[in-house]
Amino acid sequence: MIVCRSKSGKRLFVMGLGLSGLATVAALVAGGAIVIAWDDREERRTEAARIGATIENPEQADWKSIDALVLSPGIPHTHPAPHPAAAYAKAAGVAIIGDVELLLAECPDAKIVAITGTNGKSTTTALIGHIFATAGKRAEVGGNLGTPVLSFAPLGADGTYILELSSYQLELTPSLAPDIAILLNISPDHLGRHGGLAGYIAAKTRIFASQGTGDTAIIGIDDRESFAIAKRLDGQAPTLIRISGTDNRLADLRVAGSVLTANDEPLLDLSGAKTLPGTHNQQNAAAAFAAARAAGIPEHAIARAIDSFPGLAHRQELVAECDGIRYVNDSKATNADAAERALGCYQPIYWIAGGQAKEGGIAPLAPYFPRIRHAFLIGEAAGTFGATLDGAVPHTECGTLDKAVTAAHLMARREHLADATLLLSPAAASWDQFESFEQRGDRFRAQVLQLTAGSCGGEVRP
Ligand code: UMA
Repeated sequence: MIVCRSKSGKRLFVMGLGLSGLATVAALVAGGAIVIAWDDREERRTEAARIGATIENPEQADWKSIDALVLSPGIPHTHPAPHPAAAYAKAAGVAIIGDVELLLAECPDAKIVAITGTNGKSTTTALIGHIFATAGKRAEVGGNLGTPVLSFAPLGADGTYILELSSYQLELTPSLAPDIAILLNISPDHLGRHGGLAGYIAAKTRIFASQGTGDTAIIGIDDRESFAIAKRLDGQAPTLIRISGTDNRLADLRVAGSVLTANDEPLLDLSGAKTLPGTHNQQNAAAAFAAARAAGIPEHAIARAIDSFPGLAHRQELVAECDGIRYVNDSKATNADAAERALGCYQPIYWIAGGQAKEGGIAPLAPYFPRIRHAFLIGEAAGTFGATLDGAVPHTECGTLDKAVTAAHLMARREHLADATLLLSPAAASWDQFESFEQRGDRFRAQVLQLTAGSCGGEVRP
């Protein structure tokens, strides 16, 4: 755990006591700060009090006496309207920061690799962490990925923090100046929180704002907004590396076919990286390669680590390969946009979809319908998804995930088609039948392992 020694004797207000908020209270208390905290949920307040915070509603706090407000990243401070704690802090001239800002103050010598982007940042962060671990380099991996940064071990100049940063966190980290910064891509997201696309882009580009000579800026140029940002950064202080998941000749690192290539020199065949399918993952691999190389890791060590990356749970997670059928858990795909990426990677597909539908349903996925051999529909969305598929894709309304997995498994085994994939990529939220997408994916994985254990014997699993 980080101990916030530099805040000894200071008064800090911690608003929002989720994972990162509670880790913040612990790190500040350990460093000798006076911590005032609030969460709308009583059990969170009780937990914060237990670890040493004074509980006070922001409406009643004496804001003039507070040195800084540490805001949970999901709580708004500008758009659509500032949370009362943020409004009081602003009125009293109190700085509003996040937990990453506190980390930077305590461990100023550690190297920082920061990763942002609308999609792929968790995979890229985990992949860079895996490359560092494989190369024997000291590093801590987390941030938006899940591990709160203040629960990291303290690191000095020989260590690296590998941080997935959301647009929310970037806004709350004014001192951020990463040695290596990555922007993977930009598509409209969290627009309500940033007052529109321009605000979202402004938050994302903060990752490069304080970089200087000797630092590295890595930008995916496969979308218009990121391409424009790369153009603006060209010629400025950090070394700029443009990357592409396709054969884009304007990129310094691109993927020709499946081969990661720099200046026509082939570096690495990504077809061996089974856990990184699709052009979006090729771009993630290119970003990770560029970052690891900039951090001084030899190319052959990076290549080996990319090949052995175990992948992230619930994101096109290869659960089993059995009797020529691939079983893929993509439970994180809670909307059509996310499911599109997985559907573009496989053919023929036995597709399990449904849950609580998002606006637009699965109509935008029509170009991928020819890849789908049969759809197995679950949850509230089964009827509407079925209506969209009518006449284009044969489908069965299965009701529950358990029934869908069994039906898809039996059909795939019976038909025995070459290169078949049984894919859970629901294009819908899980909340109608599960607590979370993680629980949905865990259930899928457990059932697949059970089904294939019986029928597949000793066949190799990933
Ligand atoms: N709360 C209030 N009042 C409010 C709003 C919230 O009291 O008006 C309280 C809630 O009751 C809750 C707390 O504030 O107890 C916030 O909990 P949280 O789950 O939002 O925060 P953490 O558990 O600290 O999780 C945060 C990140 N969450 C968000 O940015 C929304 C996690 O990213 C991150 O993994 C974690 O810190 C560790 O660093 C999650 C996320 O959804 C994965 N990120 C967004 C995304 O990826 O799109 C940005």
